[in-house]
Amino acid sequence: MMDGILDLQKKALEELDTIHDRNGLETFRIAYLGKKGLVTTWMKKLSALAPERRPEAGRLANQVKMNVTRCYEEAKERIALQKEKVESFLDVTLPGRRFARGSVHPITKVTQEICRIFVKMGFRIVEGPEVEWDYYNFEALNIPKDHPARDMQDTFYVSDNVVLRTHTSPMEVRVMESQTPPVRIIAPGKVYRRDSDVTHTPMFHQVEGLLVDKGISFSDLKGTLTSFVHQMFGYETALRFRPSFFPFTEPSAEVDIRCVICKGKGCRTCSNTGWLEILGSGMNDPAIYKFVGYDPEVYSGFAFGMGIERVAMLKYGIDDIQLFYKNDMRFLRQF
Ligand code: 2U9
Repeated sequence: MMDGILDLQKKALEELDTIHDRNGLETFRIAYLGKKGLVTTWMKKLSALAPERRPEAGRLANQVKMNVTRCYEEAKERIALQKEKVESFLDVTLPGRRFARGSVHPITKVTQEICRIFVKMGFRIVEGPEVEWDYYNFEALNIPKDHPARDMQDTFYVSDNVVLRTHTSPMEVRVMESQTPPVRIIAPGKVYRRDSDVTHTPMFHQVEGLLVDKGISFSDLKGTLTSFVHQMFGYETALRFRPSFFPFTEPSAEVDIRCVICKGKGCRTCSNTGWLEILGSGMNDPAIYKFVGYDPEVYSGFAFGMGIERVAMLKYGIDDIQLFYKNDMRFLRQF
């Protein structure tokens, strides 16, 4: 009987040491000191003892009850103190810290918008290396070494026959090499040219597109690009196709839209012409097909290209290309 109550005391005090919150403490109180608790039940058992053993057992039981109660009170104080300590440095009523939320970069946004329009028309997105063979960047695009067209795009050379791509056209060649028509692709990505002023940066972004199939004519080119311009700049936007030259297309045309600033009256942005150049395009030169093994008697197609920064500047009325690369949150937050 005596050993039993001492074991109970030992168990109770060990358990108290493991309690660190108010709920645990209350469970302990009910389990040991409550009306039906283990200690209380022990006290009640005393009446069943022989009268001569009761005084000693009673004293011991009382002592145990007092010890357990004292340790319980101490634990209560310890836990209250802990809570006070936490609350003194943690004010749960303060508003939470806001996380700075990023936004999609305008170049990414415009690229996605352009891609979405062409994907809806059945084009597939392709991506590839920015460090490219001279062969894919120039040779296979009808621009041999010493051709004057190489000067049109001042190039970063990595070695004699490796360059930083000056356009995403190499992707079109790579795709044509690896599949037979019909081909309908767009190639977005970074390109590099040795150029730097208010309207040029050494790295900029392009989306180029290529369509090859049987029976493709200039009217397919016109229809596709007209639909693109309308979806991108609004259905009321006037556009015109102006004859031009590219080494990889014949005939070639540049696409102008009515000036988004002056609506055609003439202003600084459009150099008083009322028009803004937005796209280059043309029918694929049969010379290109020779490089990739397509038969120009069977297949024809068209290609186009545009600078994303230029499209973004016109769409959002941005007058300094450098703003895209300065990481100024006041600028970026607006998109
Ligand atoms: C292949 C055949 C033809 C892609 C084309 C342009 C016209 C063009 C420029 C616009 C502004 C590049 O960003 S820019 O400097 N691009 O004018 N690009 S046709 O023609 C191709 C491409 C690949 C095999």
